[in-house]
Amino acid sequence: MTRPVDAPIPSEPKRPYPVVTGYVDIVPGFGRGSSALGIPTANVPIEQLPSIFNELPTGVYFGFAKLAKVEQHSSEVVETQNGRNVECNYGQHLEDEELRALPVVLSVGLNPFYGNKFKTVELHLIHKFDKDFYGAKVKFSLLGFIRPELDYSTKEALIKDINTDIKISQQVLGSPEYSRYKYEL
Ligand code: ADP
Ligand code: RBF
Ligand code: MG
Repeated sequence: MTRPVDAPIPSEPKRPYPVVTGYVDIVPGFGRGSSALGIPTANVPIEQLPSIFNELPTGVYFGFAKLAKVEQHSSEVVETQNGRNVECNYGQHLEDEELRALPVVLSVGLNPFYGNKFKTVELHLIHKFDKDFYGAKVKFSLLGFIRPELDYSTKEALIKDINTDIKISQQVLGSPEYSRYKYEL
């Protein structure tokens, strides 16, 4: 499962990890995660994150994430920057077990495969949800780094690498030295 670009993962989190955020908004991105790759990613505004995110090297990270509903709102359809309509339901359909800490694999980067201009932070929660949860909040930790961001010649190669990232994250986060950090959110 290891690839030449993979960073060695220590037996427990090492400085600067854990990096822990506060609750931040889940906002629409470019709409490619689910539709183009089959791998949805909850995008979060980098401005709401601790300033260390501006300095972190681009790449793939793992940790835990905890979702929260935003109660006082009812669902609304919002138009995104690139003209898509998404249902912003503030997480009202999330079930109790989905509000606990879940394993997460994150992309911090410029997505060279798509040529983004700004650094984006996107979380793929390793859990199958029945519905989207735009407008909900998420608090998360980074516990380690897997690999730098890469450019790919095909979409399939990117998908294959993301699936390997998911497997690595699941394995590491299942170990006692890492899984105890789920209680620190
Ligand atoms: P966008 O470009 O708007 O982020 P995506 O196709 O990446 O579009 O889909 C992201 C949305 O999918 C998230 O905001 C969330 O509401 C939903 N979603 C469903 N399942 C997951 C998951 N396992 N991890 C992250 N987001 C998910
Ligand atoms: N995009 C890239 O261009 N290069 C990458 O190496 C890359 N790695 C990713 C790893 C993970 C675990 C995830 C969730 C996403 C990754 N992406 C990468 C971002 C991907 O292009 C992005 O999620 C989609 O464009 C949807 O926004
Ligand atoms: Mg996304």
